[in-house]
Amino acid sequence: MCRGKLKSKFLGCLVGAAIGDGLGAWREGKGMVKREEIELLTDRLEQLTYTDDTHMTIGVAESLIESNGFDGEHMAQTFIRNYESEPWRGYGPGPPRIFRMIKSGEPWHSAANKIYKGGSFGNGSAMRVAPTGLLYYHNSTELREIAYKSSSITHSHELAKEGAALQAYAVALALNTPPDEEIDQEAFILKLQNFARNQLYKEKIASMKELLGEQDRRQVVAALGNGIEAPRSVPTAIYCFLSHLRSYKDCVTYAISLGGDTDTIASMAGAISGAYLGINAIPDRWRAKLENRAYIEALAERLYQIATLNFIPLQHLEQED
Ligand code: R7I
Ligand code: MG
Ligand code: MG
Repeated sequence: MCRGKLKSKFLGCLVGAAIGDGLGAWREGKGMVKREEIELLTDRLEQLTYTDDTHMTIGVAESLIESNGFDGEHMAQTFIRNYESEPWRGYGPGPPRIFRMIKSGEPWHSAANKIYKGGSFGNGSAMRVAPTGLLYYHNSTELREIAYKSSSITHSHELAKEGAALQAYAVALALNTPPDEEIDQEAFILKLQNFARNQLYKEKIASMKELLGEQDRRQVVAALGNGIEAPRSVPTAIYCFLSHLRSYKDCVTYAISLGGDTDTIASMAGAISGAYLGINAIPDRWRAKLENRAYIEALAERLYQIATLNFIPLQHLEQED
């Protein structure tokens, strides 16, 4: 793949995630909605203001860039700094409690075990994992390890860690496929199936395959979920992508139409779609409305530089076509 295309996919991923979040935020916690209504809503919005999903994605990107890879203490402190400067972004209940514990001296790798039973299985670590999928897109072993570790700062339950790894892996698979090459849905699902280590996710991935072509959205929600829990949102987001491969707009609109945790499901679906199709597939009128867009794009560019400098032998990258 040429450098220009790969860079466009890094940008598409982070901008695609942020726009999905900003659009979906308007329907979070609500029921299903017709796609036409979402179109009308998106036209009316003057600015796409993002929520905790993007705020924490920015934190992951900042920390990976500043540390030139994963550093748990640094990432935890980055989350805390960002949360304290903008606590109104709609954070889930768990992370702020963990941030307070870490500030009181609890180590970053053990604080998350102290909430819920065995840690949170909310989708808060999967929703922010896209930069990890970008940086480690060449190596699924490393990608899994860093997805697990970055999850465990706030979400140490196996289901949250596995959900984050699966979402990062879906981003990496999308990034690795040139945008003009068709994605074979069943082959993509088989790769997810082989990657997943947890039985519940394996079952959800099997349901994804059965649902391909399903027109009734209630069946999709009944089988995959639209909730705040990682296993009831990560497979749904990947399904939204797989069922709308050629259009970022259709993918994100469909995700929001399912109702429930719409900002998060649309953000995760948008990250995968953007990583496949690239930044130019995202409608200009949506990009123009995104809050803090220049900064999000700058982070994507830095991740691209680090990923390609460190990990790709130059001869593997073709020159511009
Ligand atoms: O996962 P988290 O950061 O929340 C993310 C969500 C996204 O939708 C964002 O857009 C934002 O709105 O919030 O926050 P957590 O508190 O870790 O988990 C979210 C929810 O998952 C909790 O409030 C619980 O309802 C549920 N949950 C659990 N319930 C029972 N037992 C998570 N873990 C458990 C558990 O172990
Ligand atoms: Mg949110
Ligand atoms: Mg949400």
